[in-house]
Amino acid sequence: NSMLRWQRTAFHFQPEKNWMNDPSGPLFYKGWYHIFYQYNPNSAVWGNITWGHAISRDLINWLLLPPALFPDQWYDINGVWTGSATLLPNGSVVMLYTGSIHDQRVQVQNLAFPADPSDPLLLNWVKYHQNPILLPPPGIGSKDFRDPSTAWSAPDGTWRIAIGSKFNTTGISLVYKTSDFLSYELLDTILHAVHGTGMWECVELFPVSLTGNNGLDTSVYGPGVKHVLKASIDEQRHDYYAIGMYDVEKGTWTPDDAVEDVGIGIRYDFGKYYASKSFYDPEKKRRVLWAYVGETDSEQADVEKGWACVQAIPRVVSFDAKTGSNLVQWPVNELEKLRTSCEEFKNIKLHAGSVIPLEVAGSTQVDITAEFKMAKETLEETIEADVSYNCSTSGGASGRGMLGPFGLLVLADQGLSEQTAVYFYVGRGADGNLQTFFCQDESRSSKANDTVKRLYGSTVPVLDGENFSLRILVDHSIVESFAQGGRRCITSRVYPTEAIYGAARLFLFNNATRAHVTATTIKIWQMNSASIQSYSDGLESS
Ligand code: DQQ
Repeated sequence: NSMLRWQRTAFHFQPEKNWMNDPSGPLFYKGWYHIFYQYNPNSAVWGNITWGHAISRDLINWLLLPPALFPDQWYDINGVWTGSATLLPNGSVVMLYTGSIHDQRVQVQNLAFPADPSDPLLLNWVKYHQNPILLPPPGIGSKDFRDPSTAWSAPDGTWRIAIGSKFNTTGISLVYKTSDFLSYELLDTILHAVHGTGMWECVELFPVSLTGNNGLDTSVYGPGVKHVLKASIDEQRHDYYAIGMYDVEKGTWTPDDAVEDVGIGIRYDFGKYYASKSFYDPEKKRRVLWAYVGETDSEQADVEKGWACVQAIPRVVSFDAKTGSNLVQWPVNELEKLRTSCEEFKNIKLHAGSVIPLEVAGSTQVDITAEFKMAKETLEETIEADVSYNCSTSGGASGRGMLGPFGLLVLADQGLSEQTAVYFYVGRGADGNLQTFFCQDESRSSKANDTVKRLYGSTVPVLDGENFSLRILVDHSIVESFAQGGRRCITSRVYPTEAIYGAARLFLFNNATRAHVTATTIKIWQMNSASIQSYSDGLESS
């Protein structure tokens, strides 16, 4: 059916068919980016978890390789679950992953190595003959012990890895010490715990530079550096990070701001985005973040489509020195190689209550940047407080305030009966200061009644002298949005029934009752499709 066919993405990574979830073990090795992923080779629903494998020169175009690890041993027979790669100083690769060992899903940690380290494609893998290398320790639930992190080295030359877990309802990260990756010692002190956050999946700890945009290798430690701790909160299905200080001697990490702690503070993405994992890219000296974006349609629709879930566009993550309180995330610049024609609009006045179409060549595969400006007088004159505003509980894009919402409607039909709104809303907080919200409203994204439609968002820092700025990647059924250079991100999966193919349109809107807004610069690039081919096809055609 052509509607389901339209939903398949064109420049996001996905295998040819079937189910995919967490990115696993990303790394750069001998000239190639590698991504492994939780994959069901047999169907479009979760199960039989195997490690899919693909390689790329640019993180955008991919060659799909045969799966790297199958659930074929007693210690991973119920699934080769999520894990991480560590590149040792001598150039060798250590892969740690969780094995689910039987129907009860008891979890253990396992080790695998490349069968031939001289093969840049890392086609074949060997599981360590003495797996499992770690069993759930006393006091930890046997099903609450998973997703080993990339290792980092301590000043004494030994290594540390983090593994997520929980005590009752407190989310925690355990830390193990090892010198050879074969034997491990559980440290007495846990890395961090946050009450009420439940099971922590896919824990990560990595350094960020306070001064430069360059990424740092996972073991960097010392002055000029802070550490980011991230956990995927199972109960919420959201990825939360916090910035803080890691003390390698004490073995603990402490958030800069306890109110913004892991699981209760900032999310990498306020929409659909889960099980993220980053890696250091030595080639471009950056830290790159992967995560998968699930479906929000029905399982039956996924089976009909024959596939489920995509990987978000890899994002460069770095510390935001301007605010000092968040990371910035931005699509890797290789994505821009897919940009073709650009249409540009300048100084469009959006009067309070207006909707203005943007006539462009197409709008189902686009990369959009947009800047908005509000007159200073408008911001100053407004005195009424708007303290209770919250993207998720507001009236969405149709709810009207004095200073918002304003932004774009993507994947909209001509009559606006279907639309996904990406917008700002400016309100006055309890302290009398203005605050800006960045929201995405899926409530009218589709007329289908078997899809989840939510209202997502967060406050976003807008500094003195800054315009309101957006970047939006639209790729059929995914909308990935970045506000203020990536201080906040929101990703949606949407399944329009009418706003598809040539019927999909783009609009600017300003639903404020008072503020006139100027869209100072809007650029819309049509996007080519990425090349995602199986390696065997490559062999046949060559
Ligand atoms: N998915 C994996 C687990 C992980 C979860 C299983 C997170 O290892 O905790 O597919 O999405």
